[in-house]
Amino acid sequence: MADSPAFERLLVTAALPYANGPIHIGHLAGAYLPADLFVRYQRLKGEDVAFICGSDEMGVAILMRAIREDRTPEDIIDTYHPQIRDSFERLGMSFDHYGRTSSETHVETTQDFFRVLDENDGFDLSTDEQLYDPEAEMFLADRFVVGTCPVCGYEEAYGDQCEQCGSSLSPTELETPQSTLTDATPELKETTHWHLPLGELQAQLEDWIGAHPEWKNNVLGQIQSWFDEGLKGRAITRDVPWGVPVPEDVAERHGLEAEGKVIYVWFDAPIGYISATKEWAEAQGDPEKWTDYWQEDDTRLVHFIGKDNIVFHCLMFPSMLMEHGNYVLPDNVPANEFLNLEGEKLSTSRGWAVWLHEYLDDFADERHAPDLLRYALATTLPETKDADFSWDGFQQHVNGELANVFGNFVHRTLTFAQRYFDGTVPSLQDPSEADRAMLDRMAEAPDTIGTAYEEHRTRDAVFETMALARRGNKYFNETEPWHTNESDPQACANTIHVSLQVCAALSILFEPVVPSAAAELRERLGLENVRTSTPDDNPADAVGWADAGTPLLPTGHPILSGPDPEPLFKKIDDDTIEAQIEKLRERAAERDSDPSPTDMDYDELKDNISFDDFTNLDLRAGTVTAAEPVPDADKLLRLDVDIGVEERQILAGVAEQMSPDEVVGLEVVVVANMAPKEMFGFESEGMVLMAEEPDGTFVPVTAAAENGSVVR
Ligand code: B3M
Ligand code: ZN
Repeated sequence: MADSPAFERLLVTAALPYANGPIHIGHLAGAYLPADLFVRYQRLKGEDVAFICGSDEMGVAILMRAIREDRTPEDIIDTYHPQIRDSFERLGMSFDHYGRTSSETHVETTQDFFRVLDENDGFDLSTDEQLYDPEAEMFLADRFVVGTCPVCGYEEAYGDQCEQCGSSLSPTELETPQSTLTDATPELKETTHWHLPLGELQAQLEDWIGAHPEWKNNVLGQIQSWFDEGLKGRAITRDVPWGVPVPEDVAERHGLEAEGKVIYVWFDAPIGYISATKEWAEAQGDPEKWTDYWQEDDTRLVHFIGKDNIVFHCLMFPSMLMEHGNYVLPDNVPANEFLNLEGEKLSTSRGWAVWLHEYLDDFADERHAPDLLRYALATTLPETKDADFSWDGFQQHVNGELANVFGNFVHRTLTFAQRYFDGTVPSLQDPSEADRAMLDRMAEAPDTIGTAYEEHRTRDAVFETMALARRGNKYFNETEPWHTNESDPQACANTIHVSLQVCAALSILFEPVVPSAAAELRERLGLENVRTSTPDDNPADAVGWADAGTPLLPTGHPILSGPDPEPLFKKIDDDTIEAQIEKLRERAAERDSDPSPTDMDYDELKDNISFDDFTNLDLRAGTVTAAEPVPDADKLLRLDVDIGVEERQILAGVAEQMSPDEVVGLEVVVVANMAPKEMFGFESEGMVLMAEEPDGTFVPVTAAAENGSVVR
């Protein structure tokens, strides 16, 4: 196994998601899934782990959503915090504690931390000119202002960070800044803030990072580029009405008013890891326990994040911890790159995303639905560069790997054990070369897979796990138990004995990625006393990760009897996949056409066409004679339209605005020579013309003419 420095306990954090919207697969692939797999693996190994997460509920991202929706920030966080927490739980995220940064403990912990740094002279206090929106009468901090990034030229960089290159910024560094509240061009106005002197800490940070050559290249590369540019001090207080208040006593020390000043969200949010650990310790009935995890040198602290959070976790938070003293520094920050969707950048505003809660609802009837997404994403993690999730790829991973390889191997092994060996583990006698080679391969697996997890090559770890199942299938094929059953019963017994041991190994080694299926497999094998990968307690003699390399099922051990077992995984059919793709496209099209307040009210006029282009269109008057909903397609109605010469079946995207009753009888204009298109199992033979109003309302274009009349 990889050499890791001696440590007694692990503290693992996953980035605190903003409680201003639901979780999507990009979040999962960036931070949450790799964190959960790592933690479950460590727990199976028997390590002492605290896995901490929670909602990020302070700061401008929340306030902005509240302003946009004309709601209070409290209302926003109270909506999304429980939603995020619950969908994480349904996916099987095995946090020891999921907190929230609006908690009293957090406010107190943040203010104490701030106070200590202030007393240690850890801040610079300075009065500068800051961007101010005269219309909104507010200082433009963070996401309240966008402009061009001075580092990479990205035009929509925020006031505190460019999401393109990851650099941290100050609003005044933006070129052509613009208020996102009112579109106003900001004015400059004086204000006083506390600053973290990152420049002064650069040498210390360089020494510390220099001692971690094992970190991921994408992380080290970014950090180096910021070191090369030279770190600058950053304001860590704000004049905005939502955040952890600057403590009054600290302001007084400097003869200032605390009123109206809050602590910057990227100062308080990482402290959220500490406050959530405190809450966890308290819930365990051991309130001081958090100090073991944060303040003892033999703790290994690992932060799982997405790449846009690197600057904060590798420079800013460590600076805060260094200045405070008395805290461990992260041992690793395995940040992932971004996940794209169907070849395009994920975009929450465009609706180009797969939302976790929707996936869990849509796939609720599939066996082990959370596992399917966990597995498909784990094989597609953007570990070294951006990666792409596609629904076809999802289907291939589920059908071609989980069902055809893992599920199939388990199924044939269990079926043989039941049919030919009375549902017990047959004996292994005089094992052949092939039997021994298979057992040897199994013996190596915990190490190979474990090393990949340790080194944050999560995709490799999952790939290696599936490789063991693949090897099991190959072994099964080559030893041909369906023949030896007749010709050489002991050889058949040996195959099934060895295959059952491999199944048992897989039921442990697959636990981090597909915990629900792994548990079902252990139950069928009657494999008890395996360590859990969740925060639950374990019996002292429980078997764990390393034991998975040894045969765990004694000869004669009964496995779950009954009729032929149901396959562990069911294949996902094409319709299910198509429905997801369609949903994505429909939603994106809807958003793209939805005029936002800053868009113009009219679509731009298109380029001229020739008269011939126009006469190529065959437009006919027709009458809708029947209409009905299309199963699985929320927006579509299936229409029968009489166009005089014949009757046409046409699918129209109006179901959300018109009921079938309202549509029947309409005298419409039909594009009659549109190439037929298959949608949701129906062929659409034309198009019904509609005018789309700026708010998205459809108004049918009617022609009270005889059916079949040409419209020209
Ligand atoms: N909420 C940013 C994000 O979701 C932020 C992470 C905080 S981790 C301390 O990208
Ligand atoms: Zn940039």
